[in-house]
Amino acid sequence: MRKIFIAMSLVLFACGADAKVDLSIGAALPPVAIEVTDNEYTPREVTIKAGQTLIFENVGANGHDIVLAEPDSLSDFGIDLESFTKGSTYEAAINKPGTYIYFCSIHGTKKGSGMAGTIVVE
Ligand SMILES: [Cu+2]
Repeated sequence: MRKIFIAMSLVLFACGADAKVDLSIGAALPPVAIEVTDNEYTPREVTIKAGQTLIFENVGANGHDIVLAEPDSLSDFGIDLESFTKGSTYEAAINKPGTYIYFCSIHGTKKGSGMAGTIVVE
């Protein structure tokens, strides 16, 4: 039996709870692309600046969606199956620093297994 160990790097950053986030820094950076295939998001984890744009492109043959594991953490993120058809893109910027797990409701779980990904917003 073969075991695969995945090393995860821990990104530490300082962020005061009341610190005002300067969105202009992230907004000036180029968008980060996430490729959506059958059945994964690549790269599985991205680190972006607050205000920076993410572009998800569905290049798979099947339908997928993008659902936050904790939907209350962001008010306006994600796209449903009907809207995210093959060949379509979904763009979003996240203005609130934090770590967000998202998943496909068909091929992944809200615990981050299967078709799932992590967005770290600094
Ligand atoms: Cu899927």
